[in-house]
Amino acid sequence: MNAGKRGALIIFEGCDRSGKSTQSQLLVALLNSKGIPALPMNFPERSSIIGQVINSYLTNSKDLPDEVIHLMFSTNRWEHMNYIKQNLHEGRTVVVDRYSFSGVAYSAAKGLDFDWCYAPERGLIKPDAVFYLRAPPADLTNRTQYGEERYEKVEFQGRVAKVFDRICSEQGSYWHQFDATKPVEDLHAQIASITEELLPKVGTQPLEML
Ligand code: DGP
Ligand code: NA
Ligand code: NA
Repeated sequence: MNAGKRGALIIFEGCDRSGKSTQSQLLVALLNSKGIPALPMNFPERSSIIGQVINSYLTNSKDLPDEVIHLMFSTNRWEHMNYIKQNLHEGRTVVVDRYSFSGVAYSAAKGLDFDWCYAPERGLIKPDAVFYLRAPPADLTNRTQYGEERYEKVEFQGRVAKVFDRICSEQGSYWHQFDATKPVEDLHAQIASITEELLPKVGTQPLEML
């Protein structure tokens, strides 16, 4: 079906409650229904030892200096790189809910230096596409469960959104921006059509690094 061809690394980014989890699940289900091997992941991946520390931090049961938690989020991505690489080389498309850009956006929103935040992300696998679900944070606060974790405050999310906007404008054509306030099915249709165009193209392209 996909012999000798690698899968694509597809990332969803955006503020909390922007619909990333819903859209990434819909995309994986669609690809699998068409016989295209695809698997879901999300960062932070909370089951590893580092992931458990991150979970304690996010649920406010643990405090850590901003720089320390930043590097732990990055380490959490690094510890899963071989797994991602192997899956891509075996022809599976990996659909990830958050990646390096969340790392930069959430830490830079606290006031850490943008370039310092990006540095530990260098060398991670560069995504083939980033789907950025963009919405004014005030529109997201009434979605379910908003407000339970550390970062889920509208003022902070506004600063996160500004950093995502900057990254989107700097990273260029592999970023695709969507209006996250649109109906789920409309967004899914747009995302599906970009993905279906992308997959045949990446199959023979070497992996790049951030
Ligand atoms: P999620 O499981 O996608 O809801 O993410 C949990 C929270 O962690 C969410 O508020 C975004 C934040 N987050 C995700 N990745 C990073 C990261 O690399 N650095 C920081 N500081 N925050 C992150
Ligand atoms: Na969240
Ligand atoms: Na999520």
